[in-house]
Amino acid sequence: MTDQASPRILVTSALPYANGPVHLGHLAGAYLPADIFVRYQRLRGRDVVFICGSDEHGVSILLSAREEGVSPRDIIDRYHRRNKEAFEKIGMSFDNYSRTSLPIHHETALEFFHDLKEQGVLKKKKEKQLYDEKAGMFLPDRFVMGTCYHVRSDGTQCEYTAAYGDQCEQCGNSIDPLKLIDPVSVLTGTKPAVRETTHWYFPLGDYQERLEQYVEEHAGVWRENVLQQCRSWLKEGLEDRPITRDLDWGVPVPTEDGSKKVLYVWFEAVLGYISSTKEWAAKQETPELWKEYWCKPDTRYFAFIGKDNIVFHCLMFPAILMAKGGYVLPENVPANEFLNLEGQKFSKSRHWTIDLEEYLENFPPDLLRYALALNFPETKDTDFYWKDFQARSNNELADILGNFINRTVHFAHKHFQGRVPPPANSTNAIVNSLPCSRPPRRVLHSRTKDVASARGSVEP
Ligand code: B3M
Ligand code: ZN
Repeated sequence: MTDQASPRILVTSALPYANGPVHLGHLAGAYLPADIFVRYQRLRGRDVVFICGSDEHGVSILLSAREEGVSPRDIIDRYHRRNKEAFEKIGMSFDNYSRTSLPIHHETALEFFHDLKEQGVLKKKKEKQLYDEKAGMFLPDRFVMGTCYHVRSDGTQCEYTAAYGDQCEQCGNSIDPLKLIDPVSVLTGTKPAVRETTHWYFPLGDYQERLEQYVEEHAGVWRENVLQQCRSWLKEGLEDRPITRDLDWGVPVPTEDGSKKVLYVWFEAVLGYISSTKEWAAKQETPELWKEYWCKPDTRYFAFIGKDNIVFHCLMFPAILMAKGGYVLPENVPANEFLNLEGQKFSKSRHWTIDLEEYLENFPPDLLRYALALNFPETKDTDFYWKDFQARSNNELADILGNFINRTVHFAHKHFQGRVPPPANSTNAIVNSLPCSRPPRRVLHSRTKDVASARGSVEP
């Protein structure tokens, strides 16, 4: 039964890149917290749709394909299947898990692109870009690395030496590759040259005031880490952002000169939430139903992410939705900090990781869900320690909870012929679930009555 009086709730979890297995750090960031939230809303009888899917474009997919000597298609097919299955096994209750390589997504992303172009929102500009002369190609986003040039709000320099051409994973800021200190091509290790190319730009700066208002409307409600990052970005002043790339992997956009260009992965990946909802609606033969969640102003939209995705979800995505018009904006963007592994960052390349699949081969899902839920990195980075996991599983789940259940079952056998009485009203339900063999004298009367009435209602 759904609660008709409450508005529709839309929940999204960041779309993981389909270029590697999901690990425990991911799970504790954007997935498990969202699943717990969704399960709670469903228990309250609310109308909620929970959306996710694989992010299958962008330079990171190309880099993984290159590393393994296979095609990008091989990479996304493999990891989409594996991640989807691992999410199912750990109990993620998505209503739909889509893929950004599907036609429904390409169509949705291009509809946004063409509409913004026709409205005159997008600008075409000739600009300088980093170019690898040895590889004979431009170096968008993660094809280039260098030292971060951002200054933190306390005046200190970030100076992270492995910042990517699109984002610094240390300070979370987005990167202008031309400003990177000591840039290096990831493809050939050479110092890139600078060449001119033409791209479409989204005028993020035009949305500065509206975004300031949007962010401040949520002050006191959004998490401090989210507000702080948005404010520091807004303080620096928003600028036009290129939303196309010189690549041949992604959502292709038409060009006049025949050059191959695709939409920037972050421009289209966030629209993947919409296309995944469309796919969900189509699967149940109500193809227009997605609009109930995205286009009705009273929908409550919650976008769960990790802290490295804040700027894209709190500024870029809302600005795109504002420009398009007729879409709801996130009411909250709960961004978790990072979960580390025994004191160090999760790292695929350094083999310092626990893949979800690997965990599931050895242990049942609920032990992990419990251990992580008690240690979510909500306000600061936290750590996963195997020792903690062991203690929580043995001491808290097996000993305390197991013992509680054991005693409850014994109690039910002793007093209710081994049958669980149907739930009474909430006060009674609490009393009925108490496993004490002898309640204190002061409340004995009411309890005796509750026990008696519950017992009387048990069917033989
Ligand atoms: N694929 C980035 C990440 O996995 C990214 C999120 C997209 S959400 C639309 O960190
Ligand atoms: Zn940085």
